[in-house]
Amino acid sequence: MSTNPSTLTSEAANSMDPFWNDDLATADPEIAAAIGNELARQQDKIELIASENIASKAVLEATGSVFTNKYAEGYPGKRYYGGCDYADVVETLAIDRAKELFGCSFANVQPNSGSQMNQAVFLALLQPSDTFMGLDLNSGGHLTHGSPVNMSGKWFNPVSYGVRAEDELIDMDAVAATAREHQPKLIICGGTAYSRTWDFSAFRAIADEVGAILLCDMSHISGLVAGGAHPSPFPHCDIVTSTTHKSLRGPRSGIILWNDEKFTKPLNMAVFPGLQGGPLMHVVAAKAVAFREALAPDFKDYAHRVVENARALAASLEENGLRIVSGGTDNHSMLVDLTAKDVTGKDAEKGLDRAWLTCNKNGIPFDTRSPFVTSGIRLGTPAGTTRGFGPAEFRTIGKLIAEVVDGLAKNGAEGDAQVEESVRSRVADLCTAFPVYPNA
Ligand code: DSN
Repeated sequence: MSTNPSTLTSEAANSMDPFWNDDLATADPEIAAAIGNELARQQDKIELIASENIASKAVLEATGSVFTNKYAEGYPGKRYYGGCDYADVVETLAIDRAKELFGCSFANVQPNSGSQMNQAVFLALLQPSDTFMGLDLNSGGHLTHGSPVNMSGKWFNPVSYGVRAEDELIDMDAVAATAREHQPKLIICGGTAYSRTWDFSAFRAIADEVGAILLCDMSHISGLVAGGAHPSPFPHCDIVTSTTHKSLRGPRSGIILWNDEKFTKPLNMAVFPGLQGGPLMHVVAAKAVAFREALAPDFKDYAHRVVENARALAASLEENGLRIVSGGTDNHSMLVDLTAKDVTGKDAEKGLDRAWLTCNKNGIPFDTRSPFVTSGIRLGTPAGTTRGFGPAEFRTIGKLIAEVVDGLAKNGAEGDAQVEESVRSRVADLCTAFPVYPNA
């Protein structure tokens, strides 16, 4: 039978059109191969980057959904485009679930990323040159909390607080003294490489004393907060921001949460139209899915296992001769100080990668090496816990990390090839026993 497209009805022609029918492997074999290789990398290596996780298939499906096609500038019920009925459904569900999950009155689920959620708070509440306070990058803070190379540090006046030299914990007396001296309009608590419990009520007292707004960027710990494995920043903090892809295990994105209605208009206006145009509705849908998952009872169990596993990993590293900054962890993450081994974070990251253990080099408090070299590595347990590792597996992982680091201490940057090969084979055994996306 002839299938000359020109003789077919438009409906039949569409059914023949590769645009509608080709799967990714056919339409774009190079990208399909890269995605396949990335899946294999995630399966075959142990992910120890503290800010990464393994999202569910449901989250991935929503992220890859037809909401990719939709413009929905505005907010539910008040859009600048037609056809937003179902966009309203998913955004309203995302907002309601975020509020329920974190126990607050208002949520904006449109920020595209962690940087944008924090920029929105700055745009809503500060004027250029205003003074704000955040944790120093060298003590575990984040770029968007006042780094001189970030907009937060270029357009505003950041003053920072840090950790004490003697115990590497945040010194709340120093935080109070800095706040009294500089009278910041905004104080930020939260960071990316601080492994101890945040004392939100102590920050509240300091913010009240100097009349500052208190923002918590809980990006790293929001899954633990959702699961009750870290105290909540509410009711102490005025505004709480979080990425959704770290311990919370959702799509890559951000959210802003608050309780006082006076922040509603400035924050919503700052996100749209202040900073962003059309929200990524496919990602908003995926956030709603992730919040539903985090509201389920087994997420509490997950969050507590993340912390238990981090404690097991830290203990194992210490038993095997590696120093943990501040002597341990209360959350999902830890910094390992490699100074005594005379191994740089850069070499450790590369050596561990050769042994199929993925992590990132990270400055330690008072580090004398550059951020491209560093004296430490940062490790986290959210992704490994998702694939099913428990304390026994994390104790083994601690031993494997120490073996690789000892090889680097002995042989320099190239490490000990035999040790790395042996570690690779034990990593492979663990990864085979605990697959990611088992039915993919
Ligand atoms: N990149 C995130 C982290 O790794 O902590 C912060 O932006």
